[in-house]
This record gives sequence, C-alpha cells and structure tokens, in this order.
Amino acid sequence: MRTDTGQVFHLEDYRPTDFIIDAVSLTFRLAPQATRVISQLTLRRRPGAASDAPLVLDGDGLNLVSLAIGDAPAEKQRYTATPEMLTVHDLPESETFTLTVETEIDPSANSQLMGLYRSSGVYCTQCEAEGFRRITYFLDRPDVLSVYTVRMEAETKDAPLLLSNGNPVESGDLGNGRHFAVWHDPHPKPSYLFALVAGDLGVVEDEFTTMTGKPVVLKIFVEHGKEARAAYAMDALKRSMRWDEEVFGREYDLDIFQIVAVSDFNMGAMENKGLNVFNDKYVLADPDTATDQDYANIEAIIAHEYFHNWTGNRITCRDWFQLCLKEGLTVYRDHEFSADQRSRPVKRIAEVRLLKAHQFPEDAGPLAHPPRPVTYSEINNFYTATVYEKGSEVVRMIRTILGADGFRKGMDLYFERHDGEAATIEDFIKAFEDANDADLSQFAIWYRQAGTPAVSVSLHHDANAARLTAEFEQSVPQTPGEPTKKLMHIPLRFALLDEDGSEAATDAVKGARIEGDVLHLTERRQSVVFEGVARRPVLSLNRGFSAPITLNFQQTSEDLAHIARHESDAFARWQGLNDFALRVLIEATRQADGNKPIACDPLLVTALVETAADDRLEPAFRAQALTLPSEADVAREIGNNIDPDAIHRARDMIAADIAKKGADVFRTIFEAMYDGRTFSPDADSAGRRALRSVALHHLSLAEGDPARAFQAFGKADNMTDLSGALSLLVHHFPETPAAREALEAFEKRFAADPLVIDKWLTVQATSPGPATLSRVKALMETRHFSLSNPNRVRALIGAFAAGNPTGFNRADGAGYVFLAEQVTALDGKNPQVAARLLTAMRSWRSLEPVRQAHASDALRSIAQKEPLSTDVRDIVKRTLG
Ligand code: B3K
Ligand code: ZN
Repeated sequence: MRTDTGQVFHLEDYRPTDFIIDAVSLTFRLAPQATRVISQLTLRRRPGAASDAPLVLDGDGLNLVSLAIGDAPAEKQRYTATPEMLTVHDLPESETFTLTVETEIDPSANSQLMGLYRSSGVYCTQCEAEGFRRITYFLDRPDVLSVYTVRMEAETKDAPLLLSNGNPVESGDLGNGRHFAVWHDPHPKPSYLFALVAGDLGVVEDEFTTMTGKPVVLKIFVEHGKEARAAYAMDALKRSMRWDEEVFGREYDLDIFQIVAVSDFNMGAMENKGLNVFNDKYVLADPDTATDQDYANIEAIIAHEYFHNWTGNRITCRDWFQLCLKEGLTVYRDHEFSADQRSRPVKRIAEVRLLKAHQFPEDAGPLAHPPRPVTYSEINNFYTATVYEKGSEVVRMIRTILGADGFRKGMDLYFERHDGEAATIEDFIKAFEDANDADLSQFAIWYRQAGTPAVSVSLHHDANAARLTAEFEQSVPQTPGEPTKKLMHIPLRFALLDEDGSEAATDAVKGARIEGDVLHLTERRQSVVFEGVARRPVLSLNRGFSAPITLNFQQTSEDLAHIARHESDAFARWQGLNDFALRVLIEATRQADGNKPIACDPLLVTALVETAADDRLEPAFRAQALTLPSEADVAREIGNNIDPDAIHRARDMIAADIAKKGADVFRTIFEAMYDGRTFSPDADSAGRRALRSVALHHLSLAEGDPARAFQAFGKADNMTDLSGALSLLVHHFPETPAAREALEAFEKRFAADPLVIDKWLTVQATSPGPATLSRVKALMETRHFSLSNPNRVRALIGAFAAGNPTGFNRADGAGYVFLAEQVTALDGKNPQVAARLLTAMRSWRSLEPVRQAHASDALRSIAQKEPLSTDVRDIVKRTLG
C-alpha cells in the first residue's frame, strides 16, 4: 500500500506535462502471479518545454524489467527507477521517439483492487484515479490523452475472452494452449479510462442503432449461469443510449459497447471507454433476488457510466481537482434520465433525501470541501457526496437559472468547444455564459466554497396596505480552511398560496430579481416586497429543492400542512409534510425522557393519513409521504449534543402513535395494493409495492404483533416484499420466533448467492440497539463474510457503522472501538475501502460529550498506528481536525 508521505497537492501548482504521449501500445502476457506488461510509448517534448527536462513517469509498487529508448536498450546512466517513479534523461529535443517499458506485476496478490487484479478468476482492471501506475510507468494524470492499442495473451482455457477498450482488431491462436487478441481505441484518452478484462464469462448480446443509423453491438458479460439476470441492465443501457441522443444530442462513437460484471469491486462501476466494468450488484437482477431499489440503482448506474462517454471520456478533466466536472454533471444527467423514465417528483424526493443524508453531514463536518477542492493529499478520498451529489445540484441550479433552452445551448457549446480535451470547471461555466450572454461569476462560487448555505426568512403581512414583505438573510457556516465566506447566488423557486390552495396574485415585486417562480438571492440581506396581496398567503419556498440549502423559516404547523395539501408542485407537498414531521420528531426527542408516551401532533397525523388515502396521488409518492424522516435526519437537524437513543425512543413513539391512529387507512391500503399481477420492475408496480410495504410496516406497529409481517414474508413472490418483511421482523420484533425463523429461512434459501446474503447481513447489522454489535462480530465469523470482498464489508461493517445510529453509537463506545479495529485490519488489504468505512465517524463532534470522548479515543487509536495508508491517514487526520 502507499503509505503517507505528507505530500499535499494544490490546484494552483497545475502545470502541463513536459512530454506528450501520442500513442501507447500495450502488450500483456497474462499469468496469475507474474504478468508481463510491455508498454511502448510514442512521445514528444511539448513545444515550449525545457529541452533538458527529464521524463518523469509515475509508478506505484512497480518492478522495472527492461527499458529501451527507440530500438536500443537504455544505458543505465540515462534513467533511475524506483517502485514509485521512472526518470529518463537526455531525451530528444523535438522529434518523436519511442520508449519501451517492461514491468512485471502480480495480479493475484493485488488485494487493493486497483490496477490489474483477479476477481473470481477473471483478470480485470480499475485505473481511476491512479491505478494505471500500478500496471506500468506512465504520465498517470487525466490531461495526458493518448491513442491506445492493446494486445493480450493468455491461456485459452483460463481466459477465452480477451477484452479491452475500443474496437476488436485481431485475434488468434499462439499454440501451447495460449491465444491472443488485439483491441484498438481510436479516441485519445487518459490512462484512468484504460481497461482490460480476461477470463471465462457468459454473455448477453444485443444491438442498438444510433440516431444517424450506425449499428452498435452491445454485450454484457456476467458469471456463467447468470445471463438471465442481465436482461434488465441491457434494457436500461438501450434506454440510456436513446435518451442521451434525444435529450442531449449525444451519439455513441464506437462499433461496440461492453459491460463486464465482477464480484470484487471497490465502488459501483467504472466508465472505461467502451468497456465499463461493474460491481455485479449493479448489473444482476431478477424478481427473486433484486429489490425495486436494486432495479432503480441498476438503471441509474448503467445510465451514469454510459453518459460518462461524453461527460468524462470525450471531455475529460484537466486534473483531479476538476473531478466534479465529470461526476457532478454526469450525476445530474443520470438523475434527469431516471426522472424521465420514472416519476419526476418521486425521483426528486429520493435525490433530496440522499443529498441531505450524505452530503449535508459531510458539508457540516470536518471533511467538508467545495465541489471543486483546491487541495488534497489522497484523491481517492474525494469521490464524495459533495463532488457527486452537490456537484449535480450545482448543475441543476444552472438549468434553473438559465432555463431549459439556455441550459441546452450551454451544454451544446461545451461539447462543441471541448470535445477531445481535458477541461476545467471554468471552461464549463464559460460555455454557459457565452451561449447565454450571462454573467455566472457570483454563481460560480458554488464550485469553490464549502458548507451548506443557510437562508433565514421572516414574513410580514400588512393587510391594510395589501403588502407582503419577506426578509431574507443568507450565511454560509465556516468550514475547514475557509474561515470567511462569500455571498452566493441562490435561486429559490417559490409560490404564494391562497387559502384555497391556488396561487396568490401579486401586482408588483420589489427587492429581488424574479423570473417565473425563481427568486434570485444575491445579497446578504434582501427585503422582497409583494404588492397587491390582500390576504396573508402561505409562502412555499425552495420548491423542487431548487437550491441545496437549509432554510430557517419558522412556518406554523398549519402553514406546513397547507403546503402539504395544496401545493401544485408534488415535491413541495412532500417537503411540507417532511418538514412538519421533522419538527414533531425534534420536539418529541426533547421531551423523550424515560418511556413516558408521546403523542404525535394530530394535525400531522391527519395530513399523513389524508395523503396516504388520496387515490389521486401515485402510490410511490404516497409511500414517500408516509416514510418518516430517519433517525439520522433528526440527528442532523438537531445538530449538536446528540443522544441517538433519545432520538430512537422518540421516533418509535411517534411512529407507533401515527400507526395506531391511521390503522384503518393503512389496512385498506395494504389490501388494495395487492393487484395479483405478475411481477414487473416498472416504476408503477414498484410504487404499489412500496406503498404496500409502508402500510404493512405501520399496520404491524399498530397491531404490535409480527404475525402479519411473518405472513407477508411467507407469501412474498419477489425480493422487495421478502426483504421488506424480513427487515420489519428483525428491526421491530427482534428475538421473536417469527424473526428468527424468517432469518433462517432466508439464509437457507440464498446461501449460495452472496449478493442476496448481503441483504441478510445488512438487515441484521442495522437492527437497532446495543446488542447488534455482538451479532455483527458473530456474522464476521461465518462463511458468508470475507474482509477481502468490498460488498461483504459494506453490507456488514459499513451498514452497521453508517446505518445503525443506536447500535454503532453505543454509549460505552464499543462500536467505535470495533470500527477502529476493522479499519486498521482492512487498511493493509484495501486502503480505499478502509478509508471509506472510517468516514462513518465524520459527525462525531455533534454527539453528546460521553460518546464524543469515546469516539475521539477510537480515532486517536487509529492515528497512532504505523504504517497507515495515505487514504486512512488523510481521513483520520481531517476527522480529528
Ligand atoms: N468514475 C468512477 C469512480 C472511480 C472511483 C475511483 N476511486 C465511477 C463513476 O463515478 O462513474
Ligand atoms: Zn461517475
């Protein structure tokens, strides 16, 4: 592993390389423990670079076998090679030359899953961000674009398939039981997009005709026997390809597009040019093994990686500080795709829930950073919710500000200007400015400033003057390294609602630029005056979550209920309900001492039950409305001195009260949502299952009995219903025979299917309460668990640490001690996954003092360990602050 050298990278130090690599020709002689890599680079000095500048190539744990300059072996005095660097001197001043670098690597010993490694006997690669340097010495940075030709040689029996980027060129037999294949990718690309896969896999094939009539072969490779489970992914791929043509005018650009699913993968998937490599969790689905959420994730991730072909691959990043140029933008694109394929408001609710659950805490804690950071010590730690999700929100705001047409014009200009280049955030913004003749300079601060802006609002209505005055004040909380903050351009969509729910008319507005329903906040304080408003309206603010901010707006419960009932924007209705529910939960937490029962505000019960019963609303929306804010949501809103047990108790009581009072309605819904149709993963059917599942949840709480859930478990004919019932049993009726039996039956049925067993691990790891820790430890000892597989680690340890507030934050600190042990144990194997696990502790300073002290001890125990990877060192240092 790379251990910390204290090196810090700064955006301001960016300089182009002294050399340009026009072409790369790679030969892989694949063998499990000793793979030879021969890399022939066609190089030239960059015009203007110093004529005596040496060529300095990156490496990571490499072993140089030979080096040649042109046709001749390089003389010893012309180069120095360490595992981390190859420096070559006395190179030609202006003409093109070749350098041939031979290395030997051991894919079987690669437990980091970066570079070339083996997953269930399949050779595969992961190069983003800096994995290519673990294969061969290279200018391993995103602004070095080269044309790649790749030759692979392997045992025919072991690896009948030999795949790389681009189009296939040639293949044949080598005798001795070995064979070869050559692939060529005509599109210049950075090294992080290189990929190779070699192994024995099953395939599903299809084809797609592009908008200009070009045929494209589509292939998805999976483990033999699992081909049928790739059908949904293939369908999602074709829909993605069509959508990108229709909505962004982007066409695919090779003869073939391939996806390979592997079972050992550090993240979700990777957009290598023409050869995406996926975590099999995000490819494989059928009704028996995948939940509706799995289907939705597969659709979104297949789309995301495909969309990278234009936003990431054709236009890549100049340096890793610009990561959100490709990630934020591509997330925005996949969000829009899913919204078009499914229900737009329901999708938006899910996005906002995720943003608030992951990005808001990141932005409020020690790991806060802007979407475009200016410094890092380990780039792997910057694949964050801020870069991805906030990055997407920033793009969404550009669209809100410029409108649909202005946005599209800006995107078109961006593609036209920068195709084939490595670009920056400034280039991106400039395209929108130039295409729209707009000034986005204040808006661009969103990319450069960390922290979630807060907007305080107070309202004054003067009935005599028929005038409504809204006072706005914006502020951005301090974040690490950013003591002072700049004023931001915050686009707030809003509506003024009359008593009957219609939009109130206004004669004139002063104090802010308003376009359509968008109010632009640009000053610290703004007083916005609406004239001609005779009756006090209800102000619905931040419709559609147009800006990723927190609102301090003391609306009455009646106003929130009014929004929940009458807003024409469905997202805003949910937001009204959710804000109301959060307020009730926070209040209940304040009161929750001992087990004195707390009742829910009747107005909230009515609003929830009415929404649940409203047949005019789509089931998926009603399911969202009925899902109370999570314990983590409540903790985040409270912000400090958190006692997770108090939140849990309070939320349980409120949920039970709502369940009891709405029981009749929940029973009706539960029964009405059975439609007897055969399973279909489409959004409508999924919505009905979701509503039925929430209804079952509430009904079981009302009945205080696991019988109904156990029956649903027995009757389930799909994984959504089955795992929903299982988690209801395990979380709400733990230690009952029903819960135990269901767990056993589930394990027995799916023992041979690790992806499904992951759900079984997660359900147990997220069971509330202090006893879960010992359960997690016991599960680690079973055959179902392995520290070497990231999916298992995330399903068990990750779910426990990030998804079980009362279990992980046990008052005695044992949860933190456990996490510290696991992080240090895993660091030696897979630093990236270890560092990611550790981020579960990022909000430790918001805990009450006793837990805080335990958390601090656990963090310090990690910090004292030697050696530590750069990944874990960086997270632990910043988390401690
Ligand atoms: N670009 C990859 C993520 C790579 C993470 C490297 N640590 C997947 C994606 O965002 O599409
Ligand atoms: Zn991405």
